[in-house]
Amino acid sequence: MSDFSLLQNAGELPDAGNMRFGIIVTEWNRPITDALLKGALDALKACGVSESSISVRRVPGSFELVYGCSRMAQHGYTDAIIALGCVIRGDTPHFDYICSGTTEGLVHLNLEGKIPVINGVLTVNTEEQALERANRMNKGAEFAITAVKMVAYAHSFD
Ligand code: DLZ
Repeated sequence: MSDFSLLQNAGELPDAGNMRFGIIVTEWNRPITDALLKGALDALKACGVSESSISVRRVPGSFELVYGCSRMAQHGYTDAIIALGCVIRGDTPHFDYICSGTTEGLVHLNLEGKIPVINGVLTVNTEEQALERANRMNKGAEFAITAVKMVAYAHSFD
């Protein structure tokens, strides 16, 4: 097992060998979302998830994550979905609209209760902040571990 001791949520990890995950990742801010994706994939594999049980799909921007997750949830193949994106504050109010629209959409999907949808969208002021979170803080792994724990939680009601 890899060392996740620096992460906020590592704790005791359930065996994820029988779990299937979807990851939807944005093309916007790709250097950052690629790093998040790598962290998430490495963490899922370290938790025992096989490559064939992980489905990765791309959408243009964070705003499209909601539709991307919704379609994947309908498909029924995965036990949880991890939405990976990065919104960087600019000079216009667009940042606030994208952040609130995306967050509300992901909340809505979780309230539907079909499967857990993990909010892996970084909302930052600068690209430096984003790179710090995606690389040194390994937020992608943190999001993946959250997904593993939520699937175990969901299965506890089966
Ligand atoms: C338009 C836009 C802007 C300005 N900034 C970002 C961003 O920082 N991160 C991101 O993921 N997407 C951004 N987008 C694109 C929107 O998410 C979306 O793709 C468009 O508004 C079209 O729906």
